[in-house]
Order: sequence, then structure tokens, then C-alpha cells
Amino acid sequence: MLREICKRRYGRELRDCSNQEIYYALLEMTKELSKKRESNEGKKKLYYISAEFLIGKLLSNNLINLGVFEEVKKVLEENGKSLYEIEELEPEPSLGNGGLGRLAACFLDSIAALGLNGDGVGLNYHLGLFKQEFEKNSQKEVSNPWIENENWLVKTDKTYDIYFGERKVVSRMYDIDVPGYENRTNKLHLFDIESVDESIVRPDSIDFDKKNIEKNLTLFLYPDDGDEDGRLLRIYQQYFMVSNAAQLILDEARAKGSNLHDLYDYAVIQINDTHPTMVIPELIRLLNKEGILLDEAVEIVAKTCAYTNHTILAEALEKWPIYYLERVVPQLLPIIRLLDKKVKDKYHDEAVDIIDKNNLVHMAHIDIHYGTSVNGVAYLHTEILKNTELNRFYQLYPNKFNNKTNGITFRRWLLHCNEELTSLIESCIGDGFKKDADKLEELLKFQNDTEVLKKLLDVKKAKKHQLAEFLKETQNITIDENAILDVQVKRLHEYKRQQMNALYVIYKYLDIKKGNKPTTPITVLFGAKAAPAYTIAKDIIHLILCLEELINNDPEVSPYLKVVMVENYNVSKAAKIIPACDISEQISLASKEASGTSNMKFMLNGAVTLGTMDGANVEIADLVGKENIYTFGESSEAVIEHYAKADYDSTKYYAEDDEIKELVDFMLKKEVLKLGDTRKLLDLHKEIAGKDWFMALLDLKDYIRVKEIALKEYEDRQAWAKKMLVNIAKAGFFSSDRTIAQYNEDIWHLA
Ligand code: 26V
Repeated sequence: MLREICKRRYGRELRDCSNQEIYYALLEMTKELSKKRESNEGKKKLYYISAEFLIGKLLSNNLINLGVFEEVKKVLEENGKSLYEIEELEPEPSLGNGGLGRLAACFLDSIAALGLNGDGVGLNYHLGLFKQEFEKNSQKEVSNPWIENENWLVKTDKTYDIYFGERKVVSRMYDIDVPGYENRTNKLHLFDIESVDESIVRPDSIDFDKKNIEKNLTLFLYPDDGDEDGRLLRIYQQYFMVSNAAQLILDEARAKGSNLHDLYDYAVIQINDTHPTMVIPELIRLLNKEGILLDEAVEIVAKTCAYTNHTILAEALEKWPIYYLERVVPQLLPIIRLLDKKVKDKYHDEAVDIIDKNNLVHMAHIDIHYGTSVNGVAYLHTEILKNTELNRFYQLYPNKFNNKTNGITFRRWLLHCNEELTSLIESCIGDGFKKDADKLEELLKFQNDTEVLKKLLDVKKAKKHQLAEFLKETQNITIDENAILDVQVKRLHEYKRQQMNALYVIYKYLDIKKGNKPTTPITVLFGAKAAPAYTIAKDIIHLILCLEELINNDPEVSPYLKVVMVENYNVSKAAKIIPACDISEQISLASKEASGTSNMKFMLNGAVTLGTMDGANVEIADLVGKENIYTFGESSEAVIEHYAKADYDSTKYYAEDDEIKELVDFMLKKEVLKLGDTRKLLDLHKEIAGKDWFMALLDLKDYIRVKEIALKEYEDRQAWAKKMLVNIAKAGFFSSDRTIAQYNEDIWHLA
């Protein structure tokens, strides 16, 4: 088929086509193949509404799911072409920010793999999240156009009128096929407006006129909300997303015979964090317009919606001033006020009000009162929601609360990103694990098989080699393939404590300077974008980049220690970095990381976790046992108590411990100041020594102690390989197929 497409498109044989031409031919072929697949059908459908879908590149994944990957790879090879080189030409959509968006993408893959009838609904951001560049050891944001003339989007003829008060825009729906692994196909519906204009973005920046809704509505994911116009734009985007979703849902339900009084028999809506919350009042409004009385409409919608919470950070829980909503979506205000009145009349408890006394609308409160289910994303996270953050709600609705520990799709995070490991596993236990991840446990039989353990180490080495080549080509960075690769890749946030890892780097640098040379060299690799308005996060990136320059150019230290910050960390870079990693850094302040999902990807690829007892790390530790994970730091209970008593004082840790003081003060040494911006380094120093809201200094010494143990134990290669094997064998629980089966069983009830 590929040959014919090339002939028809270019009048040439496959072997005579350029990689770019072949990429477009493959795109056409893959879209054609998935169009031919049957789509999922059924009376009831799941609508997974999310502001983010971090889908990554799609070519290889879709080829795998359509069952033609090996065949295509072979045909290309026979014609002197490499699928891997062709894949590099695919632009990567950046329709997500971090874990929440990548989770949504893994979920779509699993929903289709399980043959469930469920589509994603989101927005078609033309420039996605910003692209990160480094300049003068600092992050710079530029725009990231990803939609070429030929792309994965399929334009549909579905359009809707969307009203912002009197102002009307007309939307259009674009679809991306989601082929299930050896199964039927679902869709990701991305809504857009035709009048969007990328040229309003000022060159070499992410600045644009925030008032011009017709031109800017679907330009960026999370446009800067530093001013009022930016915040209003977020509301415009959210309402645009959910009004489209609501109209689509009602259309599809009606087409299948619903009289709308029975909507919940035809649709279930999963609200991914609070960004899509306005779907609740919007659906109530639309049902009411169809003649259903308001009280009944509220009941119907409450039976249709379910909410997932992804964070306990107060600043990430959305609360919108009521006058913002009044300005953008006045038609929702009567409904929101009604929902609030019902709550106030019934409960007489300010803590659970929708509209608080400062006239802020608590979006999560709408979801909890007017939905069937509230779930957290890892065991510990759900417990914290029930016992502290959302305790008042838990008392009102104990049966609504449930846990769904996150998962990842093994198609992308094992089969695609690590073919070498996949074949090794297959040679040991057959290919049953590809459909049933729990079968990975059969690997435990090989714990003491020296030959298998050696092969496992060889795979790791091969993946380090590939990563080294990639970093050389793309960022001109040289890493030592024989070094221990220690990796922390995730959004930059103080609670994730990249700053604590940077302090470890300083510790190691000074230790090597004192003459304590590690047996095996160490490479500490970071990848992280900081939100453009989050100054401290950007200052942490600055520190890391300064350390990178200092250490890598120090001939005394660089043979033993290297620091690498990967530019513009994204899904395809993750797929290259994760399989090469030895030590997976999961070092958030306990209680703050809802789950984490990279921790699961690393373990599946044979890295050993160094982490706090937070999020899904707790479940990883339970599964692999304490000899196969390195944990440190204060417990979530202890941390929650520090906050409650307000008794953590970083100045004490800083001033009263000379070792800590030396590490923190290092960022103000002249050799560092010479490479960086004095103001930024001073600000960061002040923040850590004087405030340290996320308590990096609290756990710093324990972190250093345990990291040193891990590095030492790495030297016993056989024992380390055994840890790797146990981690892989126990990773089956973290397949998103398991997570999705649980959502379906407990919440969605699809046939
Ligand atoms: C909140 C906000 C607030 C305003 C600015 C933009 C913005 C963007 C995202 C969010 C919600 C963040 C929630 C989130 O990403 N949570 C992550 O979800 C992962 C999937 O469940 C989980 O593994 C991570 O632990 C959690 O941090």
C-alpha cells in the first residue's frame, strides 16, 4: 500500500522518495487504515473532557495499534529507509502541560484498546504550550506551531454556534482517530474556530493581543493569566470547550433515541480536573432550553458527570471571581446561582459553598456536589482528599469518593520506546504481556538467571548509547555512556524539588573537589519547563544551567560528574530518555505529588526509584519491596502536620547546619555568579534559605545519604540488575488498561 501511495503522490518508487515525502505517504496510509477500522459503538458513550491531551507523535504508535508496525519497518528497510529517521520529521503537538495531559492521552489509548465506546473532547490549540529555548542560561518561551498542511486532524462538517453573552462565534470540530491496540477505533474531538490568526503572536515570543477573542481563542494552551485579560481568555476557552462538548453530547444522545430525560443512559462525562467544570451548568441550561424543568435538569446532569481531582495544591484549585463569569458567560450565572442556593439551603456550611463570601466560584465544589463520583489518582492522594483537603465533602458524600491509581499505556512506554527490552521480555515469557500486563510477573522466575540479568544490563547500555547519540546531534551535549544516568524529568515546580536535586549536585561537586572520586561517573539529567510567570521555577532552571556550565567545564570534576538540562522536554524526548535511565528521581515533598506517572514509565523500563513516600511511589514501594527502591524523607503525615502547626523554619536548617549552609551558599560563589544573573541567584538563595515553602532543606540530608547508598549499590551490577528485573516484573499494575477497566467498572458502566 505504501508503495502505491508513493507512486500516486510522487510518481516515484518508495526508494527514490525523500524521508519527508515518505512521512506524508505514511500519514495518509495510517489515516486510511484507521478509517477502515470499525468504530466503537453502543448505547452509552464516555466523553472524556480535558483541556489537555498530550498525545505526542502518533505515527509509530498508530502503526503498532493497527498491527502493521513490523511490516512497515521492514518494507522501509528493504528500500533503504529508516522508520526512526522518518519519525523524527513528525511535528510534535504540544497539547498538554504535564502529567494530567499525558494521562488523558494514555487513557484514550487504553479506552480504545479495551474496545470501550469513549471519545476525548478538547481544543485544537494551534500553538499548544510554548516551546522552551535556553538563552544565557535561562528559559525563553517561543511559540510552537505544529499543524502542517498535512496532519492527523480530520476536518468534520460539525459546527456549533457558541455564545459569550451576545457575542457569537462558530466552532468547527476536528477529529483525530484513536485506533485501539488490535481493536476498534475511537476519536479525539478537538474544537476550533476558523478565524484564529497565528500572525497576531509577536515574533520570537508568546505575546499577543489577549482581547481579540476571534483571533486568539485557540492559539495557546494556558495563555498567560498574569493579567485580567489573560484570565478572562482562560474562561472563554473553557466555556468554548464545554459548550461544544455539551452540544455534541446532546446531539449524539438524541440521534440514538434519548428523550434527554434519560441522558445518563446514553452518556457519561469524565471531567478531567476543574477546567471542564462549566459543562455542568451548560448542560443544565441546554436541557432547560429543551423544556426540561430546572430541578430535573440538575438531577439528570448530576447522574451523568464524574470528576477527577489531580492536585491538592490550593493555588491550582480553580476559583473564578463571579464577575468574570458574568462578563464572559452571563447565561450560566442564573444556573450557577441556583446550584449555589441549593447547597446553601441544604448544608449551611460555608466550607462547601459554591460561591464564597468573597464572590469566588469554587469550580471543584460544583463538580463534587453535582456529580456521581469524585476520584483521586493514587491511593495516598485519595486518602489525603478524604481525610484533609476535601474532608467536609467526604462527610457529606462518602460513597462518591473513590481511588483510581493512574497508569500508563505499555504500547507507547514499552513496546514503542524500548523494542530491545520488549524482545528480551518476549524471549523470556512469550508475548502474553502485550495484552495482559500482569503477565510481566512471570519475569520473577529469572531473578537469579545470570544470563538474563546480563542481557538486561546490555539493553540498558544500548539505550544509553542511543540517547547519547541523540543528545549529541540535537543539543551538542556529550554524555558518558558508561556513567550512571540519574534522571529527573517533569514540570518544574518547587514541590517537585528540582532545587533539592541541584543542591545534591553541588554536594557531589564539592565532594569530588575534596578528592572523593566516584567509582563510576554520574550524569544528572534534568528536563523541565517552567510556567512563564513562575519566577522561582525559572530561577531554579537558571541555577541548574549555571551548574551545568560550571561543572561540565571543570576538568577536575567533569570526568566524574556531568549535569545535563535537556531543552524543551516533551513526549518524544521522554521516550528516548526514560529507557536509558538508571535512577528515577521522584523526590516531591510527601503529600504534594498526587500520583506521578513518569515514576511508572521509569520502573517499567528498568530504572530503580529514588523517592519520597508520595503519590504512586507508595504503591511502587509496596509492590517491589524495600530492597528494590530507595526511599527517604519525612512522611506525608509529618509534612501535613508541619503545615498545620506552621512549625517548619528553613532559616533554622540553613543557619544551624554548616553542611547545609555551605551547599545553599554555593549558588552565590563568585564562580557561579560569573556564569549567571546575580539577581536571579540572590532571589533563589533568599527563597530557599528564608522560606523554602516546599521544605527542600527538611529532607536534604536524608536525600544525600540515600542517594549515596544507591550509587554505591549500583556497583554490584548483578544485584542491581536483579532490582531492575523486579521493577519491570511488578510494573504490570501500572498499565492504564487496568486503570481504565476500574473506571469502567466503578464509574462509567459501559457495555
Ligand atoms: C492547574 C492549573 C492552574 C492554573 C494554571 C494552569 C494549570 C494547569 C494545570 C493545572 C492542574 C494541574 C494538575 C496536574 O497536572 N496534576 C498532575 O496530574 C497527574 C495525573 O493525574 C499526576 O500524576 C501528577 O501527580 C499531578 O501533579
